[in-house]
Amino acid sequence: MNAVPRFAATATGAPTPAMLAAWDRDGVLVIEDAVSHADCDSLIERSRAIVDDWDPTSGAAVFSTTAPRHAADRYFRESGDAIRVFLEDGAVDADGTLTRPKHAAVNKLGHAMHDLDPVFDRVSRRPTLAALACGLGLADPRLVQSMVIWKPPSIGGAVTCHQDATFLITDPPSVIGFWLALEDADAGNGCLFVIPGGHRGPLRQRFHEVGGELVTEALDSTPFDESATVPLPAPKGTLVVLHGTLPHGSAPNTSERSRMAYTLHAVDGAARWSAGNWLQRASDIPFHGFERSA
Ligand SMILES: O=C(O)CCC(=O)C(=O)O
Repeated sequence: MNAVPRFAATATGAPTPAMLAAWDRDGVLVIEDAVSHADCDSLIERSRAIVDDWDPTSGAAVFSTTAPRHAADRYFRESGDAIRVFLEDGAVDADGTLTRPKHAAVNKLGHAMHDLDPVFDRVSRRPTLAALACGLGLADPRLVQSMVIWKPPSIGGAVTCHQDATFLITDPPSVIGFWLALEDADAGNGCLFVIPGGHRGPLRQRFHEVGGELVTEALDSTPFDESATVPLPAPKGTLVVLHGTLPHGSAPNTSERSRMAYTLHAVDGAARWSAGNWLQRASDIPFHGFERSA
């Protein structure tokens, strides 16, 4: 098994030469204690408040990577500049009615918390993250997507092995994923897994709009090397940085513990944002950088 090294956060956030070497080699960086427990707790608290305020009868969609149907839902398609609640497949009956309390049913929140919620905005736009993104090569970072992956106890769904560049398309590919453990994540509650070095392989699929429909287009049939998969346990406050073509995912959460994580995806403004991206923004909510004015 190819172990992934762990790094301590640097004072400025800028990556050290050893981090850059690991990034080039593995396509993933694990940075411990990158975010304080207090900031993790403030994101959890805000997330719970968003779900408290959400009326389940006002609309929702199931989000599942194992049995995907969300691509056909307007609720999903129009969430690129909104904060919406998505549900676990196992938490609704055939009529779409919740079969458990709403906090126990959430799959994720998405997809613009970083622009629409002041607490998410503050934690996302921390100078250390800006320095890290810049050091990893994003010349003009644009924060395009944020999600809280809820992974509730017992029914938190698996996230199938994928590459983020499948879903956030620029030419050339530029997306970087920042995944923050808001709670301890381990093999028991469905931590991330990655295929170190797999970012050097081809992009396998493109999920994008064709003729008004969102479709998954096959680009390359090379299978992911599942035998090279390694789990990435991550104590609360750990930041995992994922190259856009790094294969990764997570196992289901069958434990009695929750496993909340916050992910933020950035692309390079110098690369061309594809008009076919599933994620669309109204013209009055443009993508910003780490500085709101950028
Ligand atoms: O948090 C997880 O379980 C997976 C999240 C993920 O793969 C992503 O944000 O791309």
